[in-house]
Amino acid sequence: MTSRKRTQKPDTFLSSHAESIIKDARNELKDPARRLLGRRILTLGGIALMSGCDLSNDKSVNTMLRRMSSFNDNVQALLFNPNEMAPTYPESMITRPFPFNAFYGIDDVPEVDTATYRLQVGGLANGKCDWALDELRALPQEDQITRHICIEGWSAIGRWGGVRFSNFLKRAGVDTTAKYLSLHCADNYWTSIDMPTALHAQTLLTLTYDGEVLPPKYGFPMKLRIPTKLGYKNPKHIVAISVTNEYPGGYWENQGYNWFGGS
Ligand SMILES: Nc1nc2c(c(=O)[nH]1)N[C@H]1C(S)=C(S)[C@@H](COP(=O)(O)O)O[C@H]1N2
Ligand SMILES: [Mo]
Repeated sequence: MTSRKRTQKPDTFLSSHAESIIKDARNELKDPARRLLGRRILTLGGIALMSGCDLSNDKSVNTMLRRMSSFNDNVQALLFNPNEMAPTYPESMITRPFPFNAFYGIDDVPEVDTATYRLQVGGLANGKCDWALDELRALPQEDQITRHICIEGWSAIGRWGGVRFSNFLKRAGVDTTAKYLSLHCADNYWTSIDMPTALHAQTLLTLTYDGEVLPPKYGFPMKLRIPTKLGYKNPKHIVAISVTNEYPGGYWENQGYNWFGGS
């Protein structure tokens, strides 16, 4: 059996790449791992066995990730720990070129005008509610190299830079006891997240990709990067944020993708 062979040769097979995949898969695997198989599943061989995928190449890794991403919201919400950190990666592991994905083709990517752009904050908030791009660029910036996992069956590592979302929310006077934030985009896409996810230390209002101004295809003027969530929870071209206690749903969520969508 191939998986047993692998666990006998951890030093040759568990390259840093494989290890990083295990870390990501561990987030996705918590529920079945705990409920069905205990912690022994958290080895490359165990993941390969459980998902029925041979993890020897990118294609099978992606198939595995897709199979691991369909847990129900209640279980995921129970397991979510707002202090847990998503894995980060060295620059050498960045996926080039980084994939583009949206509910439409690349020719229909929206063009947002820098000069007139304003990010609006509404609902349960009492601070600055109208932000120009220069004002966002003037806030303290940080960088992350993390893995983006799309439910459609691919994952890729990228580098994003921008404002820590919790810092932005503080300045916008957001009521952090509210339940949800809904995020509305220039292409009419929208998604929503819970407050602990919004305040997570790795949730970043990104303005750059790989050191350059975020290009239109990756979400100019901004993409909310949430490395603890699946791709569809990472909205691009955000124009308005609304803070609310009413469940806001989302573009894919309303079509059956689970709302929690992450670790
Ligand atoms: N505004 C907007 N944001 C979006 C989407 C979209 O269609 N519109 N697609 C989501 C999905 S499913 C994925 S996988 C990622 C893709 O981001 P990328 O193009 O930077 O790889 O964007 C997410 N955010
Ligand atoms: Mo996605």
